[in-house]
Amino acid sequence: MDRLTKVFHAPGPVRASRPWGEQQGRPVLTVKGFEIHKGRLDPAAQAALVEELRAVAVAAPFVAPVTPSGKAMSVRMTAAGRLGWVTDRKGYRYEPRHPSGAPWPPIPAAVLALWRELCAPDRAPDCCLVNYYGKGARMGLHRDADEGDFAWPVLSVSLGDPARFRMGGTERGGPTASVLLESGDVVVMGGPARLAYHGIDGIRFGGSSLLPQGGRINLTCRVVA
Ligand code: MD3
Ligand code: FE
Repeated sequence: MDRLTKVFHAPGPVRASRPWGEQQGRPVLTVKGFEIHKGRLDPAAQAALVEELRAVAVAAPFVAPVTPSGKAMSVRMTAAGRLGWVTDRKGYRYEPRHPSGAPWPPIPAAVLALWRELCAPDRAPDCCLVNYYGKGARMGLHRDADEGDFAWPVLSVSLGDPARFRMGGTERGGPTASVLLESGDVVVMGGPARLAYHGIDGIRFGGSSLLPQGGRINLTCRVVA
């Protein structure tokens, strides 16, 4: 069994699938195995997290990433945690340091608390990738497969302007569905969804007042190995 097939048979934290439900009075939608917690962070928690991310961006400034083929990405990226995901002409990989040589700052406590509650109580993520979407930024359909272990889910936190999130299956070219991710929404990708194609079609720039200059921040926590 190859390592991409293995996850479907893993006894690990594969989650119950139900079309919708609720937790603490808030809706939880499951679309194509993506578990979407609408409004999981209230406005005060979102603002507090943005303040923590200002400190992350001081220690590890956002960079304009380039794909291995030399294409400029439209998002800006940084990271927190033991490892950060980076891309440049040398390839896609996890690195223990920011390109400046500084270690990545710690993952904000509020993000670790969400991870413990929704993903795994006793295994912390190795990486919290921080993506910033300015006007016109998007992220094409792709899957995240640079990690060594796909049995753990990935957790995503959306802050700021709303974004159209596109979800496919595990094969490129299959049918897709989309949902609007808004500030405070949290998504858990576990089981087969862990290796599903996904992307951001675009954002509604200025559609939220959380970030004074507009735009969207997305955090994704991953277990790397
Ligand atoms: C499904 N980020 O950083 S978050 C990424 O909004 C990424 O910035 C998008 O895709 C963003 O790689 C989408 C939702 C997401 C993140 C990681 C996943 C979905 C995922 C990993 C595996 C499967
Ligand atoms: Fe991704």
